[in-house]
Amino acid sequence: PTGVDETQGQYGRMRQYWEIPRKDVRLMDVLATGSYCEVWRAKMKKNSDSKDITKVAVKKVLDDASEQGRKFFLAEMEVLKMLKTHPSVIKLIGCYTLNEPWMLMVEYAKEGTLQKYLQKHRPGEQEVQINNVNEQSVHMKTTNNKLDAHRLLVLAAQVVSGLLHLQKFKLIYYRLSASSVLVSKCGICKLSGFGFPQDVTERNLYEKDSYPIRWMAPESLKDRVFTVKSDVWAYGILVWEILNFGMKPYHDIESNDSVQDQVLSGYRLPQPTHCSTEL
Ligand code: ACK
Repeated sequence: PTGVDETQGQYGRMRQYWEIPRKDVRLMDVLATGSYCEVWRAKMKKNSDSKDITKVAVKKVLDDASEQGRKFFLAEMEVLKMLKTHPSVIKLIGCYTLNEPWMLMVEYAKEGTLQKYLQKHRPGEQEVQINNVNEQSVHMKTTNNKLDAHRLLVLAAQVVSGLLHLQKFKLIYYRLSASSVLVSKCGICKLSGFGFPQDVTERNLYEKDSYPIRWMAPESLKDRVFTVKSDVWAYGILVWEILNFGMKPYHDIESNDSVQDQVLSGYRLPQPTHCSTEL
């Protein structure tokens, strides 16, 4: 139970009860398929008696999802229920767990992942020059919806405010990157993807070889230990992704194994040419 949230109509007023009638949700098309669930774009009645419809994203458990996958789905649902509403964290609208397949309804982030958003709004090369963090001396003025220096810093700040919110709940994000952040229609960053139990050993067993190597701090690479501090490291990598308009970190190093070796021997991401030393 997360108390009262007056912003969500019928479903908002009794947040102890998150279940939404299945008939109120219409799945439209698949946005993505993961190992244990699909993400759908969907339409949902704002409440059972009204004709008002809202767009949502639905995470639906696959029929053949493993026990572990189901556990992760429930873990994400519990985390989202617990987190109070925050503008930089994806909002839970409701869930359907009375019958299978289980579903989780969250706010729809029209722009998709931050990585995709950054790539889409990348300005032309001659327009990019972030010389200084002071607003007067930022040299990156763009037109046509392209991202300018001020906007990039705002995106970075929005992610931080989401992370500070998570910290209040003692949550480690663990998988922070530009592709785990979503962007709303109004261009606001929303942290999403909380489908990992906080128990690191269990998570690691499941993850096997799919560690987020390029976002991992040296101590995590060495001992597979994740803390709030390693989240801060990942945040640094994410800021690099923002400043480089969604470029892959260490893009010139082909394999993750080599990235791991190089970071452990002291190699660090280079300062973007258009970015001031201060920043
Ligand atoms: O960049 P995308 O189209 O937007 O591809 C990813 C994909 O699913 C895997 O995360 C999309 N996605 C996930 N959650 C949402 C959401 N709440 N709103 C909109 N798109 C979403 C995401």
